[in-house]
Amino acid sequence: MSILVIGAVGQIGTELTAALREKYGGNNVVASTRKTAFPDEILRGGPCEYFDVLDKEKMKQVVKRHGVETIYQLASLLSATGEKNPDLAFDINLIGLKNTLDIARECGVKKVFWPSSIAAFGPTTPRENTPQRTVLEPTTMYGVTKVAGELLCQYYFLKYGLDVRSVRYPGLISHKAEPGGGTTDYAVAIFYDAIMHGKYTCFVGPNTVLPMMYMPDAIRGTMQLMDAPAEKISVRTSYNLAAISFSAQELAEEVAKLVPGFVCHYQPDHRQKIADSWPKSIDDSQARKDWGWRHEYDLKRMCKDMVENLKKKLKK
Ligand code: AKB
Repeated sequence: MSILVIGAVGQIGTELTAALREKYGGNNVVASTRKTAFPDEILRGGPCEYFDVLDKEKMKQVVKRHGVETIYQLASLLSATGEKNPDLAFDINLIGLKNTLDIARECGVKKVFWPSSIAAFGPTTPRENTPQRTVLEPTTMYGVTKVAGELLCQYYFLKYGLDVRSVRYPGLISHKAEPGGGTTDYAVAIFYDAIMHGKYTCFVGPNTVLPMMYMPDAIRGTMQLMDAPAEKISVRTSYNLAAISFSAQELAEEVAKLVPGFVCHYQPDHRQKIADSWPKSIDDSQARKDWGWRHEYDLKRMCKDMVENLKKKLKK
């Protein structure tokens, strides 16, 4: 069995690659990235490849050479970076996905995972307890690629029988790889600045509430979805996936309990508008019913774990 993780150096990829190698053995999990250097841990842990998701031929060679049966296609530009470069976001997020799905079909790959996001929703979506099936009218290019990508995943399943699975991740919080260019990045940056400087200037207002999830839950949920029997998967676009929702101020208050003297200031910038277009909380009952999803970390437990681990990492 061979697994390919595309985007293995990103926020999700770094931890997912490690978890998959732990479960299936290092040599069975190929890590790939476009140009960022692999961290030592990934480089030493198993096979590594460099290719761009827009280079279909190179990707195909890698899939064939390693006899890949499962692909996790995580290469993506996030919401804020996507607004700076919408053309590149379209290409990487959508053409990259289409290339992956085509290669999967052509090379007999059995399963594909692709991440969608709460960014698939928009200002016209109900914001509280957002249903699985609802209005999808996002106003960012990132969101546009997520909606189109979800439909593409479903299309390849219906038309070609390709077993593509997906979740709509909320904002992800981790002490390992940092996020790059997302609207929910403040929920990670606050921990670094609290520990290093005792203060943080948050780029969304104190009352901004968004759905979030601690990375160990996200990794466990992703692997659980991919392990579920195909007949349990009733959603072939992308599953709503939720854990915790909190305001920026609630997060700051929790951090202050763990980092005495910490103060948070608020200076909303262009990302506020993106945050305001997304739901506050998500109804993920379909994922819970179909394949047994449940989160383990609440706000308090997540903050404690983040602060403990970051203090070690930052030697504080
Ligand atoms: C972002 O903020 O762009 C991402 C996401 C919610 O998909 N973290």
